[in-house]
Amino acid sequence: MALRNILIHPDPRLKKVADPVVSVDDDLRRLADDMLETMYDAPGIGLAAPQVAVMTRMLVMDCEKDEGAAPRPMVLLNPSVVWTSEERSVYDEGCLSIPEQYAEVERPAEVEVQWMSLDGKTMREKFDGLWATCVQHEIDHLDGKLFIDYLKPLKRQMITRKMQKLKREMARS
Ligand code: K1U
Ligand code: ZN
Repeated sequence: MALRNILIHPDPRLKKVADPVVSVDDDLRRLADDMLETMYDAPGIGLAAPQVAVMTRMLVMDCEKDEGAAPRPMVLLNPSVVWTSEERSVYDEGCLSIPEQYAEVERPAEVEVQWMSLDGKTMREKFDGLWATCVQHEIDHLDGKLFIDYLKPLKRQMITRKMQKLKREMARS
């Protein structure tokens, strides 16, 4: 397993629609392991393949953050939202590609998602709470969408400028 480099916004790869997974091979299984290791190391509760510069429809997540609870690492291939609740919830979202910036985003409170597992099975599950927020945030990454795209243009521009400055500083050191 290896840590992968996480792309920082703005980056054109974070704005692209990722390609569907057509088959599961050793490279894809290695990518899933690396993404989980990278997510736990960050630390984060989710990560989508485009964030590590791989334009494939794969995401990993583990929102089980209760002290003492067993980890629940999940790997979702070609995920799609098949149902959303009328009820909506607001969460102060962050993003590993937009470090140290948080903003409230409103999304459906519950979603049902279908995906393919690493062993090729079709899976379907309802998510609520932080799991629902996270899976929608990660599926957005697969469609080239960031949480800041839900914000007013001025706030989005302010965050983007901060990230441009951060990237210039990172390039110098
Ligand atoms: O996709 C990403 O960039 C990961 C992101 C996922 C996410 C966070 C909050 C709402 C929706 C989606 C993160 O994991 S940011 C880091 C974070 O939220 C966190 C880190 C450590 C402990 C708990 C949360
Ligand atoms: Zn993100």
